Amino acid sequence: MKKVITYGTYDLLHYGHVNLLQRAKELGDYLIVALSTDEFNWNMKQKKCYFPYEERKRLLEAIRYVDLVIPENSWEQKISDVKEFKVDTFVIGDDWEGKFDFLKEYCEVAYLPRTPEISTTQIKEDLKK
Ligand code: C2G
Repeated sequence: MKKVITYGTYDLLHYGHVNLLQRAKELGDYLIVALSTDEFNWNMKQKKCYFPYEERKRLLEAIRYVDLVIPENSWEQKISDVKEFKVDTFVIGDDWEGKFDFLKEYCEVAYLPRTPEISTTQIKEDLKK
């Protein structure tokens, strides 16, 4: 079984996220999403989530491409996650291009093109109009 892992906040889930998850799943048979916890988002990414972790987790678990959701609590957990879950491929959007090349020692690393026209920030701004 070829395992794929990806990481993210996935708050205000939108089709750009689903596009990423669909392509990530196409790279293997089993997709793990390490979902940023509320604390990690706030402390490390200065992101205040609209939906709390448990709701974001439930949304992701309802997506057909996702097989397992685990918490992302720190920047440093990726290597241990790859080892613990015997991951073959790490995937993330190309807004992170190059940032996780250190994982190449442990697994394949793929940066996939983002869906350019949509972002949570854009959604929030449009809703204010
Ligand atoms: N994404 C995308 N297209 C968009 C928006 C997001 O392909 N229009 C992708 C991102 O590149 C990322 C995933 O969807 O791979 C989740 O996006 P975010 O929730 O914004 O993730 P981020 O906050 O970048 O967290 O340790 C890594 C971080 O946790 C990544």
